[in-house]
Amino acid sequence: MTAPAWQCGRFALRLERVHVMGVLNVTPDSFSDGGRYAALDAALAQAQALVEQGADILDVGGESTRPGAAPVPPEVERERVLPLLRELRGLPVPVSVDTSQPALMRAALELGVSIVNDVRSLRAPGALAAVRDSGCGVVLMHLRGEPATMQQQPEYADVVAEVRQWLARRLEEVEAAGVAAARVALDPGFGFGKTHVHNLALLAALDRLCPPQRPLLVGLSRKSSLGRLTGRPPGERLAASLAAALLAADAGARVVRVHDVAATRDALAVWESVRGAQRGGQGPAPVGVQRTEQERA
Ligand code: HH2
Repeated sequence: MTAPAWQCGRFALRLERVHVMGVLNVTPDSFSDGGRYAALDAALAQAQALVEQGADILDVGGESTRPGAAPVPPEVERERVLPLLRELRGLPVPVSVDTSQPALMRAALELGVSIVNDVRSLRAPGALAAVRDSGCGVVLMHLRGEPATMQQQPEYADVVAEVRQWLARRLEEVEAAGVAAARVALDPGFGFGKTHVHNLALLAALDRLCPPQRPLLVGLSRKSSLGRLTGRPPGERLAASLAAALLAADAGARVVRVHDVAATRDALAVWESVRGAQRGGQGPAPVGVQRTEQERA
């Protein structure tokens, strides 16, 4: 059984439905939206647009982790992200910061960010301490290697078993370090040190990847595996991304990280109405109506 909520600071995200995490990259070089929202006013407008489209969470990132990406100096990442986070205080949905940098985690939490989404799973020295006492939600993601080199012949004997075991162990370690399990979501890390074959194996086994009671987060939006399957560049992968989001939802994912929030909402509205009815209850409330999370005082 799934736990009733993912605790993210002053928000508690109820887990009987699928949450849409809207991606907002304030980078010059992200693989699908690099450069579009690097200016503060463009980023703010996109943040508002994503919330109006029904994003349950806004995920702000200042470092591209696409394959081959060189690390960004920490101060540059902070200069990209913090001015926007300052403007986003008071947003009605939880804001997430996509970073591995402890100093940025601390500064972002001081600005009221509710979630730390770390593709390196809080393994940088000081990262666990940065989040421990804040009560924020955290995303732990499986990543083999480092973005600069992770796609150079990644190998697994059994990718599904290895990712599942790794996530379970990392959850235990983080819990032992003082972060309550109720604050944690887990992510298999599509495209992070995985070949196309590995990605497809993980997608086929999503329902077996996550330790019970923790929400699974899936980020497949516009990714290269979808390009490989369709022959399309990142900007033309909407249909494939929607198919991936529905597959993820059907396999039990509780958060989908996407660039195209409005379209994903529509796809999930159809999926939820049918799956909710099949479950024999009233079905989930119409998407968009039940969007705001219960906010704790
Ligand atoms: N994927 C990307 C970045 N952050 N975080 C989680 N938890 N899961 C993911 O799959 C994930 C992530 C890469 O996508 P994007 O942010 O669009 O591109 P870039 O890294 O080039 O900025």
